[in-house]
Amino acid sequence: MPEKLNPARVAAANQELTNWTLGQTPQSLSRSLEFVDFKQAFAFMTRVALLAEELGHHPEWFNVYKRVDITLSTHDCDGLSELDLRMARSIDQWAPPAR
Ligand code: H2B
Repeated sequence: MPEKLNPARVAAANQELTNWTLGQTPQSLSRSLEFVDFKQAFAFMTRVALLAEELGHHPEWFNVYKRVDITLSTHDCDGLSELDLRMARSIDQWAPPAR
């Protein structure tokens, strides 16, 4: 079972992950991405989906055309865990440059 991050760890993660917005009840991290087109957006989603399966940890997300809105949270601990940070860092690496 993933462990819930303590408040200091959440604060550090919030400082580190500058592209993400911290949400509450339950704690979560959200980020909205815009790609060049649907094909790029879906290719990105495929990469994230494969990592999610590998980690056994799945994003809440919404896609329309070239936009992908992502929320990360761990249902098993009703908040944030290291798995959410792991996902957020990979997503940042695969995100398109700001446009
Ligand atoms: N994804 C997310 N975001 N939170 C979870 O608590 C979670 C998950 N639990 N994916 C996983 C699946 C768990 O149900 C399985 C058994 O690993």
